[in-house]
Amino acid sequence: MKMSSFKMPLTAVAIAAVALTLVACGKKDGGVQVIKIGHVGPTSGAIAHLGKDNENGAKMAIEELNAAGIKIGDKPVKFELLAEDDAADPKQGTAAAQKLVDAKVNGVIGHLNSGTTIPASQLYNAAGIPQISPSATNPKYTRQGYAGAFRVVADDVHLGGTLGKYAVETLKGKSIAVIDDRTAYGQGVAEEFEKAVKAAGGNLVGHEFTTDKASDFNAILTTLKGKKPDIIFFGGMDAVAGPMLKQMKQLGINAKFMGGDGICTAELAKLAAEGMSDENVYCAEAGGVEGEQKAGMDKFRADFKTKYNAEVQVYAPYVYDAVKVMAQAMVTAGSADPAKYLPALKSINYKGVTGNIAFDEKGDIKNGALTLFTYKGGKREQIAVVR
Ligand code: ABU
Repeated sequence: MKMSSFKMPLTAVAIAAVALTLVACGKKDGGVQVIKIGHVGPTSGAIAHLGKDNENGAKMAIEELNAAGIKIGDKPVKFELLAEDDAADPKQGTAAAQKLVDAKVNGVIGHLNSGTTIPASQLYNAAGIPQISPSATNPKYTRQGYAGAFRVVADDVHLGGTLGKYAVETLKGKSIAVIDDRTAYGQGVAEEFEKAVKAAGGNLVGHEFTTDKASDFNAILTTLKGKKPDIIFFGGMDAVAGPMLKQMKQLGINAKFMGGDGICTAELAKLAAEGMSDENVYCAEAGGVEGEQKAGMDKFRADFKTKYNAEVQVYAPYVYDAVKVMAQAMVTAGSADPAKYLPALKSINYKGVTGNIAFDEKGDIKNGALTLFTYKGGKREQIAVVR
């Protein structure tokens, strides 16, 4: 049959028109509204293990929301996850963001990296789409004046500041060196670390630079070895920190190794292998729970392991909470329309597995915590939760 000779009966035309209207309004399945939640993280490339960790946190939350039969404005809804890969690359990050904007998502959880989150936030802001980053810690993200930009973790001022003070006052570092990977995160957290070391009266003996793609650190480590550091701080991610630790050992550098949340992962021990020994690595996650809240986090970790046959790397619980926080704001507002639920998101007070979530006027978590860790027997071991 030629297309030109095809005639649809009038009733079929009417049904098709209604179906198209419902899809355009985010509705299908007999009036069940579909709510599209975007998620973006690097599910390919060197830190794909962290991107997948985040994405699995989002999937878990979405599945639970759908199983709970959530209603918004007294109407049944179905949450749908639109998961995108940005490979931790700023250009791919904005391409992924544009895809989600074009898909008219109701909200976005992501991105994982500061270097992708910040440029992507401009697109979400222009489209009026609320965004919660579960892990981007560069302060700039929430300091651009965007009404819809939120994060559920502490920022690099808090992270680098606490680690710098800890290096001087607790680890008693006398000669401290720094390396950063020149990313928005690595550079930012290293600068905050240095400020705090200086403020605590510590002695900085050198600062070298690498990239988030590098694998050979012999030149910069040899330069730093000549300065006899007792602590080396690295601003960057675990995929670079692991080989760096191995090469430190090969060069006979016995300094303690410190870093922020980007290295504070379950995977670091595997990536560093013989480069890691008990209590020679210190790092901090940009969140933390204490006391009675610990049980919720422990249950999440156990459920996650059962479901995905994998340990939480670092930020899956924060992604999980971020999805639930966004859904709660929609329920409170009685609408998944971004303009309608944004006020409810701004004033949210949610008890999650990562602790209490409420936002300050910038969109940063109020009373954010940090958890300091070291590694023993190849496993992260908590030292303390710091506020
Ligand atoms: N916060 C560490 C990893 C993500 C980022 O901020 O780039």
